[in-house]
Amino acid sequence: MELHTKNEILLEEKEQVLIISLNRPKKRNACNDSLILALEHAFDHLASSIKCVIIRGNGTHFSAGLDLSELKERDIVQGLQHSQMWHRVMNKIQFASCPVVAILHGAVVGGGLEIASACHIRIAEKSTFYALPEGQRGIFVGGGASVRLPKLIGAARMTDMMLTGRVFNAEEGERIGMAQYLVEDGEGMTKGMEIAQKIASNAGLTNYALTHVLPKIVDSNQQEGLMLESLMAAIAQDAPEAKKRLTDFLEGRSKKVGE
Ligand code: 1HE
Repeated sequence: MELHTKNEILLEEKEQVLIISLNRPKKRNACNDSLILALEHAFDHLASSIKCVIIRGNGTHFSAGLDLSELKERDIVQGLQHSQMWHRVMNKIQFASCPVVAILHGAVVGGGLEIASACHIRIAEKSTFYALPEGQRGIFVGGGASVRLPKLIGAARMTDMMLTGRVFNAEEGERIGMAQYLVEDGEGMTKGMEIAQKIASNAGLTNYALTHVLPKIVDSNQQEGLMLESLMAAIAQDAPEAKKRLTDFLEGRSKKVGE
């Protein structure tokens, strides 16, 4: 696989943050297989110095989703394998070695929304709009949306989006849970770096617990979930980093809430 030679994604490292830019602006960052595999390569080779990843899109849109020109005649098994390739890569985003922030603008549709929903924090600029045109194209989501999106916005809203082609704008998206932050156009990157720096300053174990353990707790039944939480809490509080941070607070050396 020839990676980076086609520049489907661009990588930039800045203050412990890896910024990944989807880079097919003329095709509205439509995701061909090569782009998805380039994302996988980037997440497979994250340096241990990277404490947060940002994913954004070059050009006027975050991503127009699956590159429909590649949706050629596939048989059922090839269709399964293609979807599972997306699942594998989206899992690498969700379960990366550090948290991942998506900065959204313009179209966040289909597979673009699937990439965004695999990230841990979504920051939407006001130009953002969300849609699942799969319903209108006669296909179904295949990149993990049916698992991840209902956890953000609920199954009823996802069903509505696919049955009716409903498009949510940025304000509506923030209200229903698509994005945690809404910012003015052009301000996504500033907000993204601010959030990324906060994430980078956390204890690694806290970030790990949130990105790797919390999703398993959410998928567990109540008794298993509570036990997983207790185990994680006990491990976290025993870590030297936690003891140092607690002592710093008790001795007045760390910030109060909100400072
Ligand atoms: C594309 C794609 C694409 C644009 N695949 N080529 N996704 C969709 O159904 C969304 C389809 N795209 C659109 O609705 C619009 O392009 C947008 C609303 C996103 C942007 O509109 P606009 O006016 O800025 O751009 P455009 O003129 O429509 O597109 C510019 C070019 O990008 C044009 O090609 P050109 O050669 O004529 O310049 C478009 O054909 C091309 N382009 N979107 C291929 N998606 C894991 S399963 C996930 C399943 C899905 O994601 S299904 C949803 C697919």
